Amino acid sequence: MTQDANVLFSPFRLGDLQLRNRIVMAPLTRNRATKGADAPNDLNADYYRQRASAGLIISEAAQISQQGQGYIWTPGIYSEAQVEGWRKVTEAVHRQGGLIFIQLWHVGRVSHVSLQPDGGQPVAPSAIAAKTKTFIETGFADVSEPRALELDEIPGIVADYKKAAENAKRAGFDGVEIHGANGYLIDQFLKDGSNKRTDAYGGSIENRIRFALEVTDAILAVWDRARVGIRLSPVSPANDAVDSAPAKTFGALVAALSARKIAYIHVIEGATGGPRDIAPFDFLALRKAFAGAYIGNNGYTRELAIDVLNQNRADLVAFGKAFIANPDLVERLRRNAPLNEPDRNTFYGGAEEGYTDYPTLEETAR
Ligand code: 8OZ
Repeated sequence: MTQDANVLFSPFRLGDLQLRNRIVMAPLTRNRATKGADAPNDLNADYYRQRASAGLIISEAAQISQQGQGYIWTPGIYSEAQVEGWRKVTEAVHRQGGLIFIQLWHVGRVSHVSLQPDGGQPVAPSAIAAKTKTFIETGFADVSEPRALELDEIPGIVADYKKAAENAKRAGFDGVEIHGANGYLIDQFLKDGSNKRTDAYGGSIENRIRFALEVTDAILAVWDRARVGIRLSPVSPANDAVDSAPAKTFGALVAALSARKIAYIHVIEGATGGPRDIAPFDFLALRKAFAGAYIGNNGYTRELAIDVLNQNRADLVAFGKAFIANPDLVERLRRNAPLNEPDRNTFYGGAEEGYTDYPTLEETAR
């Protein structure tokens, strides 16, 4: 098939923003916030600055509250120190002419008592432990047994999202991405494997999508709809997420999001970081059901990205691991140059090594 590679480097209008190219830096958990404060720091700002040639950066997931934290040393967006830290990041990216959204995160049941306020239980739609691990100060650990949220606790979590959205604005972000994927709190409400509630937030699809829509509406009270997106993973089993009818659940959710005219849906096609064909799912139908932009993600190569953009199956393509190892990924894709290989041992935690020391093409040539 003859393909026009230029499409990948063509500008794109996302809401009122002009993106320089179709290449999105996917949200990537790196666990290098300042210990104790969980606030971004100069090293984090340098990492994002290096990658600012992306058409759009989605920040690593940032917890909206301490209750929303599930792993050690991830950055928050609820304290003043965190807002100050993120401002360093957004300023560094903007100085390079880049754009950056923050990903707002509540992990729900994917957490550990050692990370929770007063060592309490993590919260979830239902008191069902996920068969998954997290990492804490001492290394990998099973997640802790969660407790089911009381009905009257839910408005407080929605309010935490709203506060985080306000903080994101003060920190200088260009927009926000709601983390609705990968088995975290919103996905736990969406999918019937983790949501066994019998109140207004469980049971029917209408009830299971309620929490996601309430969070969206709270954020839309703070941000223009052109600056709000959401990440979804309809068929990913990440963190023990299971739904018995994902086409129906996510069809209904995306229709409701489309009516709200938010900027984009960012869809993990297949198993997060794994096979794209884990389960049959019509991602093109999801794209067609949504009025805004569609960001495709998961295991994209240069070739697949060009193919999908040329076929108009996506507007933008998000790259994850390739951005960890290649600060100048856009330039490498432009030249069809070889990519640095990411080192898994330095994905989570640590300092400069495996974070800000991956060389650009230019640095390698020298
Ligand atoms: C890897 C490790 C920890 C968290 C996700 C936020 O999967 C994550 C995550 C990924 O969305």
